[in-house]
Amino acid sequence: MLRLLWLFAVLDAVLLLDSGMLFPRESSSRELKELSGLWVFRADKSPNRNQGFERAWYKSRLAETGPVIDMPVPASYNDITQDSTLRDFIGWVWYEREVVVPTRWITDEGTRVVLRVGSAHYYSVVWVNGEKVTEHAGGHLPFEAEIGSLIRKDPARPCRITIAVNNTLTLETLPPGSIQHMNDPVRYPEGYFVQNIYFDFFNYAGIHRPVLLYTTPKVYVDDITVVTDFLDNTGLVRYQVSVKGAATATLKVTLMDKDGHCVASSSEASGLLKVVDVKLWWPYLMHKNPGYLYSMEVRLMAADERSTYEDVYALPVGIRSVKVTNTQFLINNKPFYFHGVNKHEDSDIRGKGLDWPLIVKDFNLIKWLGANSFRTSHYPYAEEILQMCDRHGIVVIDECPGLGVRCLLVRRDKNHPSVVMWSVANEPAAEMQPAALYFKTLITHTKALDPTRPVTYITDSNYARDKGAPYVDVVCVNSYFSWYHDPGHLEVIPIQLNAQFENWYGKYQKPIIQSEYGADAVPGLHSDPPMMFTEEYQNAVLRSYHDIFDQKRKQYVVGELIWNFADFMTAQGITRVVGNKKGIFTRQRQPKAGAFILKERYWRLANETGRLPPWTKYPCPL
Ligand code: GCB
Repeated sequence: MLRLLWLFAVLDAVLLLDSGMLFPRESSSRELKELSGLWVFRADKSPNRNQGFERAWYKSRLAETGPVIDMPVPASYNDITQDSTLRDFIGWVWYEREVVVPTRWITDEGTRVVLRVGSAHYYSVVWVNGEKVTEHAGGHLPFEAEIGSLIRKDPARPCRITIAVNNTLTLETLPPGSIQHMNDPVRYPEGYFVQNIYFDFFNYAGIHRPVLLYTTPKVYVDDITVVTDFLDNTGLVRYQVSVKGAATATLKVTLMDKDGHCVASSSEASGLLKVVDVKLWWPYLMHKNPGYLYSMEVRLMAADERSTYEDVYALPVGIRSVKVTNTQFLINNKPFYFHGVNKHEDSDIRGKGLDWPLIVKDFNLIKWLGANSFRTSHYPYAEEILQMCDRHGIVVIDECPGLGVRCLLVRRDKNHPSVVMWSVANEPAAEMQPAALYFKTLITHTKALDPTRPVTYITDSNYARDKGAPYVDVVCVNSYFSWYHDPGHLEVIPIQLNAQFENWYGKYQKPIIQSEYGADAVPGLHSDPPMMFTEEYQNAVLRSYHDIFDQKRKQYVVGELIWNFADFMTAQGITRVVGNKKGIFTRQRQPKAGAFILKERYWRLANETGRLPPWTKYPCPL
């Protein structure tokens, strides 16, 4: 009973999050039109970067107001051409695409037509046929606008979508940056300025995730929230459906198993579904059938004086629980050990653009490695990636770059079973009292938004500086011993890493995840005895860390995430050799020597910690 009351209480909290951010899905009542492909493009290189607005480039075809080039969407624009001024461009760029919309969408007044941008970095303004429909700040989350009435104004003409995107980062943006004007005429040309950034990845920009048009009926399912748990072998799915467009509607909620058999149903907008003989959602390598997903079909019927409306939306649902004790991270009441990676959305040519071949390759590599988890360092990743995690049982620590984005992130990702913890920031300057208060607020608010998941933020190894740690559920620590500290001195790792863990645990008595560790290795660079930047040095760092992890994971260390899965691009600088080389895979996803060390370890850990019955132990793949 208590468990049920808790489930109801937390659902109410999750619902406080404003309405609807359902991922667009096709159904018998919803159509999609993907606008991926070639768009028309121009960077506004005028001195004040404002010519596009001054001359209203959105009012006519972009090609009529100046030269244009082809630009693929989704992709960052930076690495698409040979022009270094576009790679390093700061300011507004303009995208345009004309679309022919099906007549049915226009003639049927009972249909909503929605334009959705999966993400565009950083600030976007969107026009349809020259009229502004929305603007959005933030590079990693979706935004949308209803455009039905606009395209109905002039049904004969194609729908012209113009999106202006500005990548300028300031102290108010997430991630932050600042523009520095270089006013010394002896050293810099007139009007010269640079973008300073305070993070270690390239500030890729452009339309990074798919743009699409989708329809719903005028009365539609706006949002669904599910919170799951289980008691013995009964699954508990507390749900809430919110409807928009009508005061009343009839609902039919059906939970179906993988074979399409109905396992529970209801006709209420909110309620509790009980699933007998539940098949729980388990992480990869923790169970022989990981990532089991039910499908919750919500069918809505409504009518007004003009028409009747039917809307259908199917949400994948994984039934699992997450809890944290002083020493353990529990999934479905079983201890879970994170043996995983940190990633970036980053690759050659595409930059941060969503790319299916890359996504599938990365999942294959994650599985080959025997990794069971990753952290979305340092921003929310594409929803398509989280859906893959749900299906493959890859556990996610979902990270947002700070305060404002947090609500939206929780709203977007609340229903993913793979997301087991929120990380509200990476390495914040938490040593000062105001910062401590800020982090207390940040963490307690996140818990209020979603009491079903633990909350953390990522700190560095200097525990004495940290004032926010009392409020987190799990301590996540980054450290780079024998790299940034005592460079070249591999022998200090055991003593320093041991002290790191003992200090943090001694002070807070909370489970600890080593959320980053590693060393740069330029692929193909060798030296024995090991020297920094060689593959041998990266191996030696990994091995030393692993020895201590093996001692502490028997006590309170609940995970280890290598920095990084793959090499990635950064700003140019004297410590970066064409990007950050701490990947265990190259940027082209080929293994360095360190990948094989990790692979052997992760498969061993999977067999030791994955709770598999002995007869299903996994051999480490070749
Ligand atoms: C960190 C940061 C990460 C950097 C990494 C490094 O602590 O969280 O963004 O890339 O160190 O390699 O310096």
